[in-house]
Order: sequence, then C-alpha cells, then structure tokens
Amino acid sequence: MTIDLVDVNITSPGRNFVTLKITTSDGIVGWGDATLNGRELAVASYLSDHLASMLVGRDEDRIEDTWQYLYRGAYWRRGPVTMAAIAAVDMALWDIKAKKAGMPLYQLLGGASRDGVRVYAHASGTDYAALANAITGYEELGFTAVRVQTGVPGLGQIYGVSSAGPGVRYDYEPAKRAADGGAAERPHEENWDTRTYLSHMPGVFARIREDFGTGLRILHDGHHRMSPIEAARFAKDVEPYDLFWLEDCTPGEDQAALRLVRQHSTTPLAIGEIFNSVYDYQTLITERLIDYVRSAVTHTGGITAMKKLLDFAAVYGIRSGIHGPTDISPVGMAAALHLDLAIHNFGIQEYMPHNAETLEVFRTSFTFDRGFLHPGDQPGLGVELDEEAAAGHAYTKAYLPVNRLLDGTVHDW
Ligand code: EZ4
Ligand code: CO
Repeated sequence: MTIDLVDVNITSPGRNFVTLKITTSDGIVGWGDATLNGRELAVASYLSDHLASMLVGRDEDRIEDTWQYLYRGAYWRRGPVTMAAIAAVDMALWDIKAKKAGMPLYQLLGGASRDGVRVYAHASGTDYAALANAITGYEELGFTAVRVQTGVPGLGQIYGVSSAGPGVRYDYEPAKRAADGGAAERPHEENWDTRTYLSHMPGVFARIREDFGTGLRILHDGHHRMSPIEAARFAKDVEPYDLFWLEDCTPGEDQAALRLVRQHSTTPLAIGEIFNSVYDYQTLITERLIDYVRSAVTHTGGITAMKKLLDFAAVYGIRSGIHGPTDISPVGMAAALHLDLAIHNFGIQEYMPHNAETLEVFRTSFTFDRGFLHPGDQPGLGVELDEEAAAGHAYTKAYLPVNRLLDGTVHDW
C-alpha cells in the first residue's frame, strides 16, 4: 500500500501542538508529534509545504528508506525544524506499521525489557517550604524520583519554578501567551545571576536529603546557564547530596565543556534536550562525558534515529533519560515510552503530565502506577488525535522566555 494523505494539525489546548497525520491507501492512520516549542509554525510549514507532496505515493512500510530520503535528500543537514519534521513522519510510519502488525510498538522494537518505565516528576517551589510540599505530594503519588527546582533569592520568576504556590503540582508551563491569554508577540523576560544560584542551591539539596532521606532520586536541571568552570564547581559542591543527575549544566553547543566538569566531579551528567542528532553526542559519548542522553524523540529524528543513538550510547555504558515535558505531545510521549520499555540501556523517563484539555484532544492509552508508566497494549503508539476536539483550540502564539543577567546582558535561559 502507499501513503495517500498527509495532514498537519495545529491545536492549542492550553499550549500549542503540531501533529502529523498520515493515512494509507487502505485507510490506516498514523500520528507523529512535530511540536517545537515557540517555533511551531516553522515545522508545520516544513511538513505541509515541503514534505507532504514527497510522501504521497510512497510505500509506508519503508521507514528507514523514507528517513534517509528526507534526511539526505534535504541536502541541508540537521537542525531542530528539519529533525522535528522528520521525527513526525518517522513516528507516524512506525504507528502505521505497528497497527498493521496488530501490536503495540514496543513489540516491534524487541519487546519489553522491563515491567514499567520509571519516571521522574517536576517538583518546584519558590521557597524551600513550597518545594518540600511538592516533593511530599509526589512521594504520596508513588514517585521515586523528582527533579527539584527552586527560587533563588532576589531573582523573581526563574526557569522550572511554578509560581502557583504549594499544593499545585502540574501547572508549570514555560511557554507564555500574552497576559490576557491571547497571542504573545514576543517572549517575556526573566532575570538570572549565577553567583547567587551557586551559593544558594547546594544548601537546598542538603535540606532535601535531611528531610527525605537517601532513597529518593533527586535530579536537577541547570538549563545551560553555567560556564564550564562554574558547572565544574557546582557538580563538585553537590556531590555529597548524591544527585541522580545534573542536567544541561553548560551551553548545549559546547561538547568539550563537559570535559572540564568531568575532571572535577563524579556527579552524573545528563544533556541533550536541545540536540537533534547523534552527531551532537559524538564527543560526549565516545569520551564518556555524560551518563544520560536527554534527547526528545520528537526533536531528534524520531524512533528510527533515537534507537540508533541509544544503541550507540549503550556501547559506552550511557543510558537514556528521554525528554518528556508538556511541550512534547502525548504522541511524542508515547513514542518515548515504547522505546523506554524496549531498550536495554533505559535510565529514567521525564514525565510532566499534560493538562485535562490536552488529554481531551489526544486520547492516550498509557498508564501510571506508583511512579512507573506503561505505554499500554493498543496496536501502534496507542494515542489518537480527536480532530474535532482539536479544532476547538485555535493556535495561539506563545514563547519561551528570554533570560537577562542583572546588568541587562542576554544570557542562556
Ligand atoms: O525547558 O521543554 O528538562 N526539561 C526542560 C523543559 C524545557 C522545555 C522547553 O520547551 O528543560 O522544561
Ligand atoms: Co531540561
């Protein structure tokens, strides 16, 4: 059979999502996530203006060949827009193949290597009391791992910290619409000061260990804001608190920066949510500079590319930590969960649950049980977009913030 129809769906049930729908000549539908936070329409155009006509008439079973055709055929290599578009096609074709086989995708990837996928939640609070309250809430839900982010004195709203106050767990969304809920014409701005952060944060981890004991897996995201030597100092300072990982401690472009961090510390390192290709990891993996691969299936060329990347990492004893924020749609999340269940070198999966509106638009079959997710046993990825429900949520421009140092200099956010 062949690919008959290629449609791009843009919807905004509280936040924007771009979803690819591929329909075969015998009526099988596959879904792919193409959401690139803050740059959504560029990927939608790449798909509908450039790839759609190339895909119509192709054999939907030739997934590897289609991947190479789109990747090498573009001549221009890599980049988040291109790789998100290719990822969406790849996911949709795997969804179709697994539906044709009558199996959940993880079966085609080799079957389950574990009973469930350990996930970590985002705990945050503007101060320690609010953060501790959030951690307690997650422990009560059965989570065994939490990412902790907290306010830094004097800085106001910063990355990763919910401003909604204690007790509210699932509300953190960094891409902001305008204050009235309409389209944002430009990003809002936040302030940053690394010195204050470096002196504040180790004490927070110390209190968490005191209050929550040694069993809890504690993760933390540096969000690319430290210089190599600052990150080395931080990773060394927090060693006594036994972090599960320190994520994105240095800017993403500079693979060699992590050599310096490694020289100084045994804190496990994770990086890669802004990467889009195995080549972004070549130095990191072959020199064993990281412990976890943070790519999103949605931004790194889909299931085909992600499986190769994780197999490459496995040779060096490096494990997965697939990106799973709310800006990855439930389709992209399902793709991650099938991989997580199947691969041997699984580490942990990020899990920021989508809001109720999103889950009315995307019908999911994955299940959560005491800190573990399972992708479910529906044929394919197990997620279907309800196009009628999606049509009720018009695209609304929203942007991730821009960060500035206290003197006004633009900094990594
Ligand atoms: O800031 O997905 O680890 N998770 C993260 C995310 C990213 C957003 C950006 O779109 O760093 O919250
Ligand atoms: Co991150």
